[in-house]
Amino acid sequence: MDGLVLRRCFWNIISYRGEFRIDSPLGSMNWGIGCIGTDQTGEEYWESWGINVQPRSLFLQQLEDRLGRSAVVNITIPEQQSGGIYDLLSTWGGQGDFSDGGFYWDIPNVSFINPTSPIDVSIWEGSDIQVDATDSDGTIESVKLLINGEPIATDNEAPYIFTNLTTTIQNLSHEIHYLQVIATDNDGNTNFTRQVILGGNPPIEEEEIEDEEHLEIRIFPNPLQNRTLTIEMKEMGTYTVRFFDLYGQKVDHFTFEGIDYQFICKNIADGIYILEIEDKGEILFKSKFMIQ
Ligand SMILES: [Ca+2]
Ligand SMILES: [Ca+2]
Repeated sequence: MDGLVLRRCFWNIISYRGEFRIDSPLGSMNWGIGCIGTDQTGEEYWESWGINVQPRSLFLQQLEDRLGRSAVVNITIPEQQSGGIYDLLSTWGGQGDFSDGGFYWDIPNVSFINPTSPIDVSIWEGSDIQVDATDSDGTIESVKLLINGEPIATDNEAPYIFTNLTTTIQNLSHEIHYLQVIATDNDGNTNFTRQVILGGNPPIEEEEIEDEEHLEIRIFPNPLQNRTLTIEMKEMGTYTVRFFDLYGQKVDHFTFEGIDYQFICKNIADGIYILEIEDKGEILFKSKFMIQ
């Protein structure tokens, strides 16, 4: 080390596995104090091997000795001063923002006042979107509204109300969309909630005319009340029918041959689904479908 004076102090270090080695180069001395490990090696100065010592942080103690207590308070959170920081770090586990762990700064609460259930555009008459956002240890800085991840509007003052969105929502395509709100507090912590929007066509009117050839693929009645679903295809064939829930999870499926088919939906809970009809890998039909 060519005359470099190395004096390193390893203070309250824990090694959970392997060798804990600190060497001292010629003419110098390194220190290992309050260190814990499985295999203690090296020719340095050891003290209190296997037992942590006080103060917990030599750095903070030196800072306090030189500049006073306020210098420590300025750069630490209370848990660093009390020693509770290890529990916080272990709760946090490196996932997300440290402050979002809920152990020092609270994240905001955010929920929809309206709508409180999925919006089904085909029966929704439109209304303002209303959001409740609070922060137990601070203030709400902003509430942002997004549709499918795209920011639509922001409200920075309670009450959080988003108007004039009825047309935008009613014009959403025949798919599942997400209405999302993100609340941000004065510490920059965020929280979000979301609501499903079922976009698209109004339910197809029930018709009882029976033909051997159909002009279009139909499923009816929709919503389904008696659990007997009729499917009409345009032509004879072998078709696979699948039901997906709003999270894209397949909940049921069956295959039929012919031009039409009646299916008893006995294994599916009441709710809103996407019904998909496939023939040889091609999706011929996809529609929102409700069981009541
Ligand atoms: Ca907060
Ligand atoms: Ca407002």
